[in-house]
Amino acid sequence: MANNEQCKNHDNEDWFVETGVLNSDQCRLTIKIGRKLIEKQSKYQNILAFENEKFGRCLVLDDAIQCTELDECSYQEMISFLPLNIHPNPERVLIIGGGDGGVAREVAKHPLVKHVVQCEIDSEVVEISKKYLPFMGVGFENEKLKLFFQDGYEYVRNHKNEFDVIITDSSDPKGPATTLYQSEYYQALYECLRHDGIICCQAESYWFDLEFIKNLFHKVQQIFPSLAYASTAVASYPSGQIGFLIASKSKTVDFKHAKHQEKFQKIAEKLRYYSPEMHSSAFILPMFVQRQLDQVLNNP
Ligand code: SPM
Repeated sequence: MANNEQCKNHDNEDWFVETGVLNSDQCRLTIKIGRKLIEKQSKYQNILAFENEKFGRCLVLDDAIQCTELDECSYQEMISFLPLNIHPNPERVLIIGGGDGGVAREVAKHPLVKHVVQCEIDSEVVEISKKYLPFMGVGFENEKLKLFFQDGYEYVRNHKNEFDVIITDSSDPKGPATTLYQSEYYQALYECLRHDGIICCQAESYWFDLEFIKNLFHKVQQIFPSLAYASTAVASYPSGQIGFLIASKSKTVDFKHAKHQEKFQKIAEKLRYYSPEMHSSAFILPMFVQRQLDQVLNNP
């Protein structure tokens, strides 16, 4: 055993074992470490990058897989284009977290986006991504982007009425990301948004974390008049599924139908996962999930 999340099998091969999730008694994911690229402890977290034959290059923060070359598109494209194609005119976008660069890469592609500000707490994740994960690190090269190394909550608290869309691309609610799941943070997001602004936040898996998601819905509906959960499939996450909490300042928002289709068509061939059809289908949830979320929404 090298440490908690790395172990050897009977053939003496190194394997990564995910333990850094919310319900680590149930959730497990194992990926063979073909070649370790780097492992280091930053001021905020443990950062590991390695290669696997099937998944390609992988990024792990504090024992939890963040992204792999194989399937990162399903997360980065959906967390970006769902809110950007719900908002009527998403010119100014704020990304909180997202240190690998994948969300910045996607957001900057959108034809209506003019300015992107990103606030990431850990500069070492950015440096590692640029060096070892250039398919995502390339996101930091876009001239629409201004990058700050700062605590996301602090940034949001100090900026009022500035953004059309705010994306919170955080790791799980442990360690440096904990504050990004608290009521005070959602209140600050509300105030940081312009008229009709929209937030889209990493919101865990309905298979393992439904109580957590219900609790999040309960908090956010005290602040935003409209909210929904959208789902995507990520093969390298322990349940293979993750979702996003999307909330709008507008009372009459149509979450399910993608706007801007004509302009968006120009970038469609650069995408691997998102389409207007995937957009609509993300809001169709299994009955047991929909019932439970409706129950929260109907009892504010
Ligand atoms: N830019 C991609 C970063 C990914 N951020 C989300 C990572 C979530 C990892 N854990 C998923 C397990 C669900 N409990």
